Amino acid sequence: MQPSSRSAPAAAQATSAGLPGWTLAAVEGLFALPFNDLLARAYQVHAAHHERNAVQLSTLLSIKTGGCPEDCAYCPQAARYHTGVPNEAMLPLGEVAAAAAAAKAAGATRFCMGAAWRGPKDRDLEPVLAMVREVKALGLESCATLGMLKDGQAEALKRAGLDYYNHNLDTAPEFYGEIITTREYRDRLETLVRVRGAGIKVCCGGIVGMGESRAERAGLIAQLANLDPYPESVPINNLVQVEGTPLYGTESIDPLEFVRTVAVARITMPRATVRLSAGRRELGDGIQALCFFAGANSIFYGDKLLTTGNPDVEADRALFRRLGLTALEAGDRTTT
Ligand code: SAM
Ligand code: DTB
Ligand code: SF4
Repeated sequence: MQPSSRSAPAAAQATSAGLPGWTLAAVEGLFALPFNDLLARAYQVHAAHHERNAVQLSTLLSIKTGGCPEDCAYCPQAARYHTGVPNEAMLPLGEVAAAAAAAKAAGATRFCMGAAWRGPKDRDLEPVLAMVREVKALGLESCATLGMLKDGQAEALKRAGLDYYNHNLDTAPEFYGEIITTREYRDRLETLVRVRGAGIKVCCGGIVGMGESRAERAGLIAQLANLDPYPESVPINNLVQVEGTPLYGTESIDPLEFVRTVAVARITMPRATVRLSAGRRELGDGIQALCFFAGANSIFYGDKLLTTGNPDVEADRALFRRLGLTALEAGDRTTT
């Protein structure tokens, strides 16, 4: 039986005695709340910490597409799966600068560059550092997602002006082995420590709809919320199913469960920017609207993610108008 709303606050208490963080049971308690109670609570947290109707816009660019040696079961860029994504060379600096300028002109405040690497070789990092400098020179926030980082690489990115590094935990430790075998959960945590240690803001989230259980979704959120400090930016991706990947054909998640995941992320990480990330096209406007009510305050903006589609800019503008949402402008901050 679901807990009644009267017993809900107790079930959803943040901590067990003496523990600084969220216990798995407490996070599961949030997931088990009646939907409306969960969303009302998430909205309260959202309104207490953020401008209520402002959404941050990040634009993605794949600076090195395809040919990745890793085996992430969701990913169209893994060389071992036949997805039709070609193995391309790194984009030239001029092309990246032009894409960043176009993103800024369209209203994005952050530009995120992704590479299909296990991690950058030192010789790969040099051109990325130049791209970061170009993005910063345009007055945009910069973000990169390049895989695992080695000694000194996070510091070099910081010196180039990188604001955020995206490196996702993807799922709960218990489910992780079903999705990726070529790197360990602890490798991911180690890269996050390097990023934090270099003074770069952490963008870290995961994917929902990969066949994980609700307990495993709670496990992912508990992991994220217990990072000390928790990430500044938390992307919640809805699996984009790409033909040729092992996860193609996975039973789709109930979209309301996706909304719940956003709400639980908001409650457990009150000051974070929670991004309604990949898979928005599949969710539709109604579910996206619920996600914004549940505390999502960022999206990927622009017609393409890395290799797959995203709602086009006009569709997002129309959705924002219908919902009375505005795009966060450069220099705007959360209220706390
Ligand atoms: N290669 C680097 C890495 O894995 O860290 C950076 C790029 S990788 C594409 C960044 C993230 O994109 C992954 O960790 C995953 O969370 C997300 N992602 C990749 N394919 C996806 C898909 N089909 N649906 C949803 N999210 C996806
Ligand atoms: C994140 O959490 N989601 C983005 C970004 N970080 C790099 C990537 C989504 C990729 C979706 C599949 C694709 O377009 O290749
Ligand atoms: Fe490679 Fe990143 Fe895709 Fe994994 S998610 S296969 S590491 S590009």
